[in-house]
Amino acid sequence: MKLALILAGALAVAAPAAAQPANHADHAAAAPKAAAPVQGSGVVKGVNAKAGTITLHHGPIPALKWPAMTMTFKAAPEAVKAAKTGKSVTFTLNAAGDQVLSLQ
Ligand SMILES: [Cu+2]
Repeated sequence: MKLALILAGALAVAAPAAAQPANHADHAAAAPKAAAPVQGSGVVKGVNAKAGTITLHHGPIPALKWPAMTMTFKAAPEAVKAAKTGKSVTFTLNAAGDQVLSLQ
């Protein structure tokens, strides 16, 4: 009985976390490590030149088992330079999927 109450409490605490917007940290925990750089496509939603980041709404990326979503990536300086908000792009991510290496 006591155990059931503890489990119910744990579920109540865990449920709101699952409702949080998806973010890159969630992917990173779930995604297998790809062996090679990964291609994706999407739309630039924002660029932060000072922080060296690009926010992309990307399509599904099967190599990383990612669904389509909007997320912010660290990016190589050339990729930051090439990114313009509102532009449709293709891009290359590093194998871990946590940095944009290039963007066209
Ligand atoms: Cu994503």
